[in-house]
Amino acid sequence: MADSITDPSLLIATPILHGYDGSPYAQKAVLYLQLKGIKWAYHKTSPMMPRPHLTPDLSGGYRRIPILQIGADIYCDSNCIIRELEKRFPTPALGTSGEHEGLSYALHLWSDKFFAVVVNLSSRRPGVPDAFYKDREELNGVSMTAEALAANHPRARDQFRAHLNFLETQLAHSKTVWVLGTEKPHLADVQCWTPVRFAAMYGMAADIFNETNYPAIFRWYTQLASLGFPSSSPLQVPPAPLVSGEVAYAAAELASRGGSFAPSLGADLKDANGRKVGDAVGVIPDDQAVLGRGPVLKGTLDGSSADTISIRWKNPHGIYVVIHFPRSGYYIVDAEVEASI
Ligand SMILES: N[C@@H](CCC(=O)N[C@@H](CS)C(=O)NCC(=O)O)C(=O)O
Repeated sequence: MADSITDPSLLIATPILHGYDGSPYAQKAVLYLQLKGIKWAYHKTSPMMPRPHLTPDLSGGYRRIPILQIGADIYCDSNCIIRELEKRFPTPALGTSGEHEGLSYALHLWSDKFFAVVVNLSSRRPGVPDAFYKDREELNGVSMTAEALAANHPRARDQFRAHLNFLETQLAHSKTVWVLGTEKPHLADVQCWTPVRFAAMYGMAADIFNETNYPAIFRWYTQLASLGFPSSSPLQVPPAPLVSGEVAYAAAELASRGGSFAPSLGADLKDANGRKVGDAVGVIPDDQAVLGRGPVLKGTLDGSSADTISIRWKNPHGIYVVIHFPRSGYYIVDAEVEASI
């Protein structure tokens, strides 16, 4: 049983991962943290809304998992999390080794597409409450009845083979067991692992995805598991000190009151739409924008670059946090924000 940390003042500089054990994207962040050897703390939140102290108080309405908190800086999306951790903990470099950096970050687009295919292979699982499926139906605007899920399977099975084949071909020709032929596992391995892990975790389409059909993928997957990430117990993450939602929030409040924020990215002079620090902006995840939904968060632009955008947000308790998003996959729109911000 992992220890708990109850004193928020001990947590101001500690990366706190907000996630839940069954979340494949939280597991992606965990694999990354383990490979880097970073000390982190874990706020185990609910697999569905509501998520008290997190969504309403820290992430400004962004509800996906994982979210990483460091003091009053909140990093949304696994790619933003990894980019920030590479910056703060440069060694061992997992994604910033120069040669493969651009490709490794871009790989998330393929990995997400592959992941969506694996999601479409799933069926209703015994023991998972109806409320969970309702929550996801609302978020994704799709039906999740047993019939609707089963109707996805034939096309998902075709897509699954195509994606597995990309990875098998890459791994079978790699100079090492790792995706890009690196000596050690790389960010590219973390990106590729996420959908594979999800499929393996639930034994999805095992008539297709098995060691006989994909020996290189299985060899690679087993090697990653042997580096300390459990492969056999599907819903378990390695022990990290646990933190309650209240304590994590209190750490953010302490950091914010003390003005302890990460250095701002500053002005992005090449911003494609001429946005400036202080502009009132809203953020919409692109899949939500396609569904016609509005911003999940409105605040003022704190700083940005080609790959990251940071938004200063005053929460309902009057506390400021800075919430960071990757540019890729998130739309930035003009917004009306309270004049006092
Ligand atoms: N692009 C996001 C995707 C994250 C994502 O879809 N996470 C799932 C959990 S694995 C999620 O948040 N589902 C809805 C929820 O848990 O509220 C990332 O890389 O972090």
